[in-house]
Amino acid sequence: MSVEELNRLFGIPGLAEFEEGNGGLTKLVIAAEGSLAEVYLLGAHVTSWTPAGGEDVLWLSRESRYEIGKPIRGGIPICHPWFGPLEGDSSAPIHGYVRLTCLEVESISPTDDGGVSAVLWRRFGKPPGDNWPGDFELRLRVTVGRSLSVAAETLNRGQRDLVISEALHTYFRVSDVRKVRVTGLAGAAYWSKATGGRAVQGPEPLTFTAQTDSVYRHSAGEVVLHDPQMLRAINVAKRGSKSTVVWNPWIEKAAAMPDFGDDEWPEMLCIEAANALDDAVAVPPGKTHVIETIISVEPCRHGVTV
Ligand code: TA6
Repeated sequence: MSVEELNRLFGIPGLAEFEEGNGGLTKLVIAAEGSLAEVYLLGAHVTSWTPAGGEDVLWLSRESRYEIGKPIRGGIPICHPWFGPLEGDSSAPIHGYVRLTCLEVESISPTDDGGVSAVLWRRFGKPPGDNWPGDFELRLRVTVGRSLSVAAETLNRGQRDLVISEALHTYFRVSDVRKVRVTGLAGAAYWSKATGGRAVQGPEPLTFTAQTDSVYRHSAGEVVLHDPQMLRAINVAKRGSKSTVVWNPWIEKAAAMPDFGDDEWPEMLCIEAANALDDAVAVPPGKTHVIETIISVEPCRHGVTV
């Protein structure tokens, strides 16, 4: 559907309008409550959110590709219907196929508190792989206002349980990953994909001195990213998520990724609402499951660190 057709059917002048984005891909631009956000139809991918009076909260690589069939590097990739590699099928795309596919617009509407809510959706029938999950509908509800919410609702259209793993793989923009702190994961058991080790997070805030790729189990609570240099703390709340993933590729891994600038790794940190590994979710036939990340920003007093 053309940008013109989408604006005629769904656009709200001054609040939510479609336009051509990078790579000729269609994006939705939302301006609500002083907040500005961009959502590509490819993967229902939020690529930018700038709260009123603030700076962009999301990080995007300058080397990102914008092509159907390839993931955008940065913003909030929707990893679904599996997280990471697909067990038993090395040909399957890492982090599933939703982020590689264009979704359709179902609705765009103002919210009661002056924001805007957009719903993108698609029915994913039984794909070719034997191990791939079954027949489901996925709805992404993006709500932009004083905070940003992204909710992924899976409706099982098949005849048996649909087992999925998933992540709202948010890339946050930071001043310097070596100078930020993360709180809210104390006491959570985690597996480090970077070192292969397993441990329980201590009471101290997380700090970053090397490649970090940790999957925290039983972590349903709010996580806070403290960035004194940017004078802000980013609150990452969530719903329907038992795992939290924290990732920074650091020097070598960043250099090995063609869609990630070699010198970009200090500018970002991923904090992901997920259901990964043993936290995979079984959705019964005809039922739905929702995972949501709710992001808000608070100014933090100059120089106050955790
Ligand atoms: O969420 C962390 C992670 O699983 C890392 O292991 C790394 O692979 C990252 O996702 C990015 O994956 P991608 O397929 O987008 O390059």
